[in-house]
Amino acid sequence: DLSPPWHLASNQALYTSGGGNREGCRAAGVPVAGYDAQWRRPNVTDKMYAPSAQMAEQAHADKDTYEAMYEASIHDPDAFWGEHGKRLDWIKPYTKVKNTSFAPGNIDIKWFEDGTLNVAANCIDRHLKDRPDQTAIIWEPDSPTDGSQHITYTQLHAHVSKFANVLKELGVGKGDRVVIYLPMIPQAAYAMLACARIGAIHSVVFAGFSADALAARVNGSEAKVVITADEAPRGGRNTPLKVNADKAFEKITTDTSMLVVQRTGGDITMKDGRDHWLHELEAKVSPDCPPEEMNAEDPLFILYTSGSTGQPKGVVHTTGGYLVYASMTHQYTFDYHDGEVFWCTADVGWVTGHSYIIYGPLANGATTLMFEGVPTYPDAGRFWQVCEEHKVNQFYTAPTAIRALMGKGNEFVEKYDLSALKVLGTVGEPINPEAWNWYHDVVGKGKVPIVDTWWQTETGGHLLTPLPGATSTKPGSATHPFFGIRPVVLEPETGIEIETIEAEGVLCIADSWPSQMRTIWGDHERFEMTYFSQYKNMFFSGDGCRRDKDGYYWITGRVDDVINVSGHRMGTAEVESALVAHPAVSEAAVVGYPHEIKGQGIYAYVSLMAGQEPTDALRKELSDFVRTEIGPIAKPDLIQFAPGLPKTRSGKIMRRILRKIAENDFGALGDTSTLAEPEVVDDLIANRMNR
Ligand code: 6R9
Repeated sequence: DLSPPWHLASNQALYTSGGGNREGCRAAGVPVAGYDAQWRRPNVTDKMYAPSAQMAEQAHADKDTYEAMYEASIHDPDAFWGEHGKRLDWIKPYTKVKNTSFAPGNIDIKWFEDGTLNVAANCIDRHLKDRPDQTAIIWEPDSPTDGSQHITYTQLHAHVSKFANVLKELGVGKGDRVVIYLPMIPQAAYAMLACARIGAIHSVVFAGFSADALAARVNGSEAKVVITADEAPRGGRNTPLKVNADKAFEKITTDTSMLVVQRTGGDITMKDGRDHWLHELEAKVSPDCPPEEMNAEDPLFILYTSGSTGQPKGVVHTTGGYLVYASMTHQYTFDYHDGEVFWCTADVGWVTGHSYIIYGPLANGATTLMFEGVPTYPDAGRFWQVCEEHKVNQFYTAPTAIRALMGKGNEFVEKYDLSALKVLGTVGEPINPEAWNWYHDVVGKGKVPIVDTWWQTETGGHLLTPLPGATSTKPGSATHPFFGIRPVVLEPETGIEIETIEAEGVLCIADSWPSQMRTIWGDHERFEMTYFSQYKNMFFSGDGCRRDKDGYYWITGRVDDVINVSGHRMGTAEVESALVAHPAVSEAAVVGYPHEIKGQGIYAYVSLMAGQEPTDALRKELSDFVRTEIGPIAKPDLIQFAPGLPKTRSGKIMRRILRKIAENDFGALGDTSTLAEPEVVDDLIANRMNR
């Protein structure tokens, strides 16, 4: 039962799926649950950009190669991945490739299950023979005047081995969890790779998260060690990371110690017996640390991400399949060749940083750039100055950064020599055609292909993406599936697959791929509930999508209660639970609304406890409260005090209406007749905050 790969018109006969005529079920005009992505403007997007002959010529894959490989990957996944799994060094080679089940009650995903390997050995040791003195990591600090560092593969090996021995010294062994709460410094990479080396499972927590969020993740994963730094410089200001971590430890209930990296030398207090300086322990340990032999299905990391409930989910990725897919996508999507300099501007606190700063590039023996700062410090030319200085060949960033920089004027870009750029990438949210065009015309001078990569924490690597030498792009479309990926579009209500080329509905993936998440840490049932219960026998992405007449995929945004603020994924329920934790609040409902720079802003409707005055001071207090509970990225942009929220008679909040009002589009509220108190809507409209 293979679904047609719509983008391979010539192959359609191969995959006739025998579903009969389902014209009557077409989703055209059926609204996707959730909001309509604000950037969908069908007419702007018909322009196509074909790869240049020169690009196609030198690329790992041109159009014919892509099509042949794609077809092979779908036709016989075992043969395809059995072959491409060999891109890694295995200690014990696998004899089995794919063993996966999406069957209800038996969600079980295994790849290369009898093979053994070590991720750090693949990312470091195996390169020592051919490229010992090549730069593995270029580290660019927050301030351009502090000077960058070039860390060779030999040096990386030494740093990671010592770091690994420090972790062992602190009692960390195979299977133990380590939480990493660090700024974008080389030690973040060393820490991740050191865990991988000794078989410990890391869980990186974004340094922008609050003490409470950190505590929840440490408790959730029962981590033995938290690795942090004294302070985190960003945009010329220092965040007191160690102080945050100290606060988190007031709520940490597990037996956990702290390892502290000295970044700024700022004043901090160390707690005897609990806290250790990295540099002090490193001075004592051996420089040798043989890599642990790991099974392909041993967990490599946990990464917490937002879902539609108040509790973030611990997404689990394993060793073999994850690394095969991360390295292969890094090579093909960015058309990475030996000797090139690759820069992904993400933070290692997000999956993008895991797969495309650390694991993918280093597995490929690449030179990867790690940037501590922000796009606008000291000014809006910082990205382009770094691109010039390090002759960056592939540059990968988020639409929100592009939109922010676009507003600052072209002179910041034009000042710098960007002639080394070969591929530009985007990730994290839909990119609006205006931003795409600016990226293409001003940054890429109309000559550099753009890869708009759609994927998720759950998917480990790119699922929909152009390949620079193979795919004609359309601004705003993530185009076509990567090798081995079988996207399907379903009618949201019925779950019936829409088999016409043009389709609009929810995006699911019909079969497994090597870097698919394996489970939710400690809760396999929730894994099945979240991803496999709404639509049977497939992985539900949570995104809506449209497939156009040419078989191109366009992501239209989340269809669940997840919003995307500056490319950061945020559960509206998380913000709501933070708000209702404040004593003045009785009830809260949070939705996203279109925001020019952030993509989506956070709009909170708040009902107050009796006797509470709805003042501006309280508004600010609530905002700050959310900031301390979760972190700055979760701070509501707009708070509306609402005496009542629109609810159905069964007490369910009608978010559809709240979204419309937040979008300042209340002309079309749809059916409000099922509301318990229809008059609350008039009050909400009259006092709306987004005008
Ligand atoms: C890698 C990452 C995943 C959600 C995803 C979708 C949105 C990511 C996108 C995109 C449109 C793209 N998203 N890439 N939407 N076009 N190229 O961002 O992971 O933080 O888990 O977010 O981000 O809505 O479902 P994650």
